[in-house]
Amino acid sequence: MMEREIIIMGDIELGGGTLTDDFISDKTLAKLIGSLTQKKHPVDLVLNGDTFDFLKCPYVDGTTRSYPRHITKEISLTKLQYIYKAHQKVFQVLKRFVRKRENRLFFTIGNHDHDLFFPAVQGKIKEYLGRKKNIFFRLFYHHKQVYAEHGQQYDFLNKIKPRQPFHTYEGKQILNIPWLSLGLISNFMYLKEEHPFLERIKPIPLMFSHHRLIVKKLSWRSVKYLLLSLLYFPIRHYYDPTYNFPKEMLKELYRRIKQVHWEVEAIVDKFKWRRRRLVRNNKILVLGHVHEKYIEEKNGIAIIHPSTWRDEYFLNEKTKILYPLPKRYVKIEVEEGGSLKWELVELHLREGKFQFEDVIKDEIAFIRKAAEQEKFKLSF
Ligand SMILES: [Mn+2]
Repeated sequence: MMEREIIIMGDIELGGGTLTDDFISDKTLAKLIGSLTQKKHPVDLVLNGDTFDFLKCPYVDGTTRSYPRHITKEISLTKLQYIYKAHQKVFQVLKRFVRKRENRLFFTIGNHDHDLFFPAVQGKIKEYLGRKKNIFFRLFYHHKQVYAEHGQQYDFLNKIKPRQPFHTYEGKQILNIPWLSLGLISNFMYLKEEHPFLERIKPIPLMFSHHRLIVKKLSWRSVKYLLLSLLYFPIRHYYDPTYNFPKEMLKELYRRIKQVHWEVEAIVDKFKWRRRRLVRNNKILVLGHVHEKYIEEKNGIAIIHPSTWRDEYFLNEKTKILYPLPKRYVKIEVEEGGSLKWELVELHLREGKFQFEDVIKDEIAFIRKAAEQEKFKLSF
């Protein structure tokens, strides 16, 4: 007899339905969650971080669209409303899922949905889903010997401060998001709007090697932003906490320069070292954040990265053809005796491949094409 089923998936990145929203697989996701509502046993659905892409969701005030760095509760709620409107199908099926009292829905907080720290945002999601009791917002999920968290805490550039999720600025509570996230929203979103498709192409180094223009644009912006952050912003915006360059970051950068150590190490290695006791005491550990499939099995312990639900493509080096990447989730059966059985389930959505050379000529046209193929309605 099965006591409970646990479904873990991450990096769904539901956005505002705009050009910078990379999630279009509403139909597939809704079908999957819908099937979970039919089960006879209780189900834990763990949306393992970056479920919402608040970072890349614009904020519209009157007629101006922007990506504000001072993120108040009101801004987060407005963005949540766009996300809700753009992805109603997903919300509706989640609503059906939590209607069954023995089912539980967990949102672990990631670096793209830091906005979930606002109690008002949590409350609004509960209101959209029509339930209060079986919806949880956490930094991690832990049940029996199953553990899941998003994983940004093992990536020094995207690490968040769960104990100080907010700043006070001009008498208002604003989000204390990582320096890199602030850089993204205030410096690189215009580039993302100009090149909305490129970020969907993997592997990134291969994409860069075939697109020198974007490398040039990115490098220049990055160097400028780093220098300004170090030398100018902290003085110019002395009283603004979002311009305070974090000392730990400086230390980490210095350490890396000294050791000529530039590769960002796989977060799984850092996780295994820093959380070794946790790893030892559990059987199945699931991380997200890294949009790549990864499975490691040793001594009866499995560490799994199921990868992302965003629309992403694999670029074939020889043929320059882009293949849509499959979506994955971890399915865990908890038997009555407590034994665990896991499986990484893979869903292939569509055949629709694109030519890289065509895509870079008109990225917006291909954003539309991809959405059409998955029958997702864009709102721009
Ligand atoms: Mn992430």
